[in-house]
Amino acid sequence: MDICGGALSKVNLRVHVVDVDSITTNDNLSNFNCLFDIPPRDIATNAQSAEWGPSNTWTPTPTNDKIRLFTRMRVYQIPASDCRVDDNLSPQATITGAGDRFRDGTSSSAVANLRATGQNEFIRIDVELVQLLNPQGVAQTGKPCDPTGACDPFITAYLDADKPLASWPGPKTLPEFTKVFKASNTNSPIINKNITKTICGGSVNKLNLRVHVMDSDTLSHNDPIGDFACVFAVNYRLVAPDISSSDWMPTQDCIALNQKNDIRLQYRYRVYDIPQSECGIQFTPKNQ
Ligand SMILES: [Ca+2]
Ligand SMILES: [Ca+2]
Repeated sequence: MDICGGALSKVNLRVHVVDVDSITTNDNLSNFNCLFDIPPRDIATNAQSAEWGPSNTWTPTPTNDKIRLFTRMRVYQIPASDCRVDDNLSPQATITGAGDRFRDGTSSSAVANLRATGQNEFIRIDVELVQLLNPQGVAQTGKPCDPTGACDPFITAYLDADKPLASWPGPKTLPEFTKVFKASNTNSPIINKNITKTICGGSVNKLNLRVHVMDSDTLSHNDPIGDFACVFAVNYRLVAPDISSSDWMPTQDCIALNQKNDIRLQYRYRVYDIPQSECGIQFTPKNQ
């Protein structure tokens, strides 16, 4: 038994002994209450130096003269690191990169574990489309976008927190996607457009920025260039206290869906706290 930051003077090792029978029902043999006092002076400094105490003899409850149980005990100090409640929630398990900022100005595991629940959050998530990489100027078929000249990429997107893992296109139809970017005669445009989601007193786990890229054509139908899923999980331990101190996460590739080409789409995101007033919960004057 580990005691992590608490006090303890008595312990009862409650023992239940049964005779196991495979054919008939088991017979209860006896129950024991093995009560120990823990004198502070008997606590060893570590497991190596901890000696077992003398053997104690216990009679069952209710009393039975024929059955005895023998126990012994040792008590020793443990390092605080043995007291981590859940290794899966330790910051070291998921936080990478020097210079990451934590809200509350700390990286202590206690605070981090509280944040990890992500309940009742007032946060904003900015997802930035960084660049489309289509050096060969091809459409979804793998053939050139246009007979002459480069592609004319037209990008629509939907930041999906409702069914982020659902198959393409997810809960919205393509015409419901938001227009994000348009360029003419450019195969690999730098996009630098943000799509934002604000969480007002709720929670969010995974997000999927669903992106639909078309080659726009004036004389004929538009050609699809590619569909992308930019999926990530919000890490509440990396939420910045405000937008000015928030760092962008490293740029990553979105997942290309159903494409006969090697076109890439890059994105990055950042997450930061917002005042509750930005959720319309309380009135604050403008230009403050
Ligand atoms: Ca075309
Ligand atoms: Ca075109």
